Amino acid sequence: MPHALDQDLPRDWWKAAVVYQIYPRSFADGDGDGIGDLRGVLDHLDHLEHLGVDVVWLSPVYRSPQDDNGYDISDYQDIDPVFGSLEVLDELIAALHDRGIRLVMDLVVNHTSDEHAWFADSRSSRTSARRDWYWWRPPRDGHTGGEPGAEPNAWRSFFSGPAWEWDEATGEYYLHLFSRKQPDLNWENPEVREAVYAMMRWWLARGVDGFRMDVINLVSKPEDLTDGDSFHAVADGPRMHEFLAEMHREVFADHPRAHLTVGEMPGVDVDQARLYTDPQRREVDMVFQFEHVDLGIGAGGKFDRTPVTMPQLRASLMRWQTGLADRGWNSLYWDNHDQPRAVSRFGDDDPAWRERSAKTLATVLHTLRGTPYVYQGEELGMTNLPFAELGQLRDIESLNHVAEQAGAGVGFEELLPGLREVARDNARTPVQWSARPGAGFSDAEPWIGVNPNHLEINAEAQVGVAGSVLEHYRTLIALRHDLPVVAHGSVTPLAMDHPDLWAFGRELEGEQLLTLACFSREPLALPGELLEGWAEAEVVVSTSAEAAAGVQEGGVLLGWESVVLRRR
Ligand code: TEU
Repeated sequence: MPHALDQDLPRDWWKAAVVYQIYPRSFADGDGDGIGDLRGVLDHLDHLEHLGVDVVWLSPVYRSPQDDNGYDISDYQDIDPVFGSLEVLDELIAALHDRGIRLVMDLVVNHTSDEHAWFADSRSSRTSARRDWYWWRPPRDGHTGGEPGAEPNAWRSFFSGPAWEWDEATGEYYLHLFSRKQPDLNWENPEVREAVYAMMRWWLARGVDGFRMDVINLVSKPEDLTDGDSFHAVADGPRMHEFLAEMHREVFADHPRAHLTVGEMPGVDVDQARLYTDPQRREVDMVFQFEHVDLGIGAGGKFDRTPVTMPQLRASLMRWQTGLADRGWNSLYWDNHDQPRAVSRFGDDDPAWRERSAKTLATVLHTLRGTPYVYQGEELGMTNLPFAELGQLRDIESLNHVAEQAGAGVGFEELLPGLREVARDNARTPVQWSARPGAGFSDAEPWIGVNPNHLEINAEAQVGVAGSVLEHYRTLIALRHDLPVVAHGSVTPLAMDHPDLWAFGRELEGEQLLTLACFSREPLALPGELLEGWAEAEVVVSTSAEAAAGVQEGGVLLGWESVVLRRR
């Protein structure tokens, strides 16, 4: 793998790269206020280098009222004091580059904060020069503004309630697909697009290496604001490809340095993703799709859960593998700051099985075709926190859900199972660096509770320890750098009818890999035909020596173990 900062990198260098996501608020507290910050990131670069990651995706650190923990931006070109300053960010960019690691910033341009100067101008009057930078509409005909049912259409916010907020001063509603403090920008207005592109160019000139683009497939709204389910009415709107191609031309096309563009696209399907990530179309390099993490959403919405089987999960990811095999590129992820912890959701976080299942999840994800993302703490096998009280939750999505349900007579205790399973707060407990009080995250009272299991699950207990989750991730990341078949090989799904075995082949120029993963506590007998011709193969990855022996000597895969074989 060429060094991440080598100037003569191929345009698609990111195909052999691994991205580490930092949600700074929960990563490490460098100034003793109980909130993670940029200094805390700088203090832990050895951890990233030890892992071997190529890129850091940094969740927002811009000026923000923190209504949605920074995804509500009030100044795109300054750093919020809670996280540090532009000078500290410059120091981080340089320090990462010195270690051969690139920095991708989170670009949140579907909406701003309602405290952004642009919105303050827009809301100041109906004749403001920036009125049309946002979506303003009068009350529905025959209704009085501010009264229930007077909203311009029936769209709902992702964070509960209507997607429209009444502004008494100017007698109109403004659109917010997320919180009322996150008004949607009007991308139909070329002034808005140009302001966004100028800001992006400013960041590239500052040394940033690309962007993860927050809900970018929501920026093209149907001009008539079609009624119905807001999400599906908005996602992948009529001008999406036009806007992304324009952004590429205006920001990236002539940029001398290689960069990375990732489009977060809730609801995108394989066919749309093939277009968005087709390199010939110059739109984005890859997308974050939601099909596998949206499995299990019941009729009542995200917190109404239905069980998800491994075959369902496998079918979803392998559909994306085959769908983008010949055109486009996959992002590969199990969790992030919006999703519960992978080992609790897709693995088995019982203490007897947690490590093995965390390593096996990693084996599958990191030997598939695509760019893998490691979410902070995933490399340690961090788990969900068994929330018990409302006071432990911090996320606006969770809190608004509880409030909305309370209004419908549904109490917290009834909501607790769904919150424990998928509340975003699960991913936002502090990274567990050590067994010390505060888990080495902060010496102050942290903004959100530390998981008590940091006594057993922490970085200090795993660095350099053979067989640890951390060292397994390190082995897999190195494999992607060392064996071109991992990044560039074809994928052949295998045993797709097996209830507990996730198996697939990889091939590139005669070199072959076979990934075998058991998603059950019970050992499984590998189908004989699967191992034909693999008797002399080399074991390149294994979750344990017993797992390797089991496969090679007895054709048995032990509970929650995984093995990767290699042959030419
Ligand atoms: O998330 C977009 C998004 O779709 C998520 O809100 C997701 O649907 C939800 O969290 C699942 O429960 C992006 C950011 O990643 C998220 O943190 C922000 O809250 C959101 O956009 C608004 O900026």
